[in-house]
Amino acid sequence: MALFGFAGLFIASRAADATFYSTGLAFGLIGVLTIFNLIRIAFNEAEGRVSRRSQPVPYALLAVVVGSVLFHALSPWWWAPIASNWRYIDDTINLTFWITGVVFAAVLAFVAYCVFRFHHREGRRAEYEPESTRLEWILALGTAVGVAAMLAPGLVVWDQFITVPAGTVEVEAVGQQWSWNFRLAGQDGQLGATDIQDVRPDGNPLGVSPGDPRGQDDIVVEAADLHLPVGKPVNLRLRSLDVLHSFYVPEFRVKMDLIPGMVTQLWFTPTRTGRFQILCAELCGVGHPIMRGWVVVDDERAYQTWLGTQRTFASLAAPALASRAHDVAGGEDRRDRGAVRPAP
Ligand SMILES: [Cu+2]
Repeated sequence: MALFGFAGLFIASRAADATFYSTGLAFGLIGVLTIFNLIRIAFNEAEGRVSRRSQPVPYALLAVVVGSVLFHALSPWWWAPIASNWRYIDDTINLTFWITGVVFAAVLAFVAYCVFRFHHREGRRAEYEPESTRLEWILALGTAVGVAAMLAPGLVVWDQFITVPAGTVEVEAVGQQWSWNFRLAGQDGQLGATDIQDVRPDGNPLGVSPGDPRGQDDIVVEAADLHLPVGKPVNLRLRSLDVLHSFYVPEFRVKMDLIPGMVTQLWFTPTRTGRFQILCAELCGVGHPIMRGWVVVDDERAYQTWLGTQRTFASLAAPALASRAHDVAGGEDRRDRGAVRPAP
């Protein structure tokens, strides 16, 4: 019956039109109602009331196990195909699925066996046995081994996650309510210093320090797609201009919070070309659901073409500097804290 219900849900999830969708849902509902009825009959029996059927509960429990395993195997709601080096994350999740899945099936099968074997019979009496040292040892050791097996891979994977390999390209991602901005190193291969005090809506949206010569050739990508070359390890340095955000690309399997006042980081190697959506994974205000961006992974030629169309910090800041200088010459308040400090 559970199988029947799960098959209905599966059909509904794959349905292309309303007929299949409602038929599938109806199948699911019939499955649930029938199981409910079987359980009701079992309770009636347990209370000594007359019933036509006998012993349906163990079969219902076993059907839940089989249905769950099939639903897991056939489910269309699975992760997107991976596009980075972080296969370990998938392995860790799979291992957890296996361990918890086996325990789930074993516990339900045990309950089904007990209901079947020890059901009510006239004259049979239950024994009360509150302590069993042997059983407690088995359960404690079994649980400890299972939990350790689920946690141990995390130690290895986390070590790799926080150890940035040599030769990684540094790219900056900056979150802001509610968009994603990026900065890439220019010809000098270095990102210039930043200061939140230097943020200006005109000419310096990311707060690049105008006095740092390393920052002049930095490429500033404001609220547009980030392009990355395929196969090259990238270290994303993450900054927030306002509140907590979190950088998450499901296909890369990695996620890291952006914390105002500090720089966090996240490294990965894109393994295939394509367009991958960035989600903000930390509730950051009313615009949180629309805080999306895109990472486009290009082959080397397409990447160089894109790079050629981007603007440097110096060229972005120049018009704002010029207009500021004009205003100052025109007698505006010289102590105006909004003035952009000119580069030396
Ligand atoms: Cu956000």
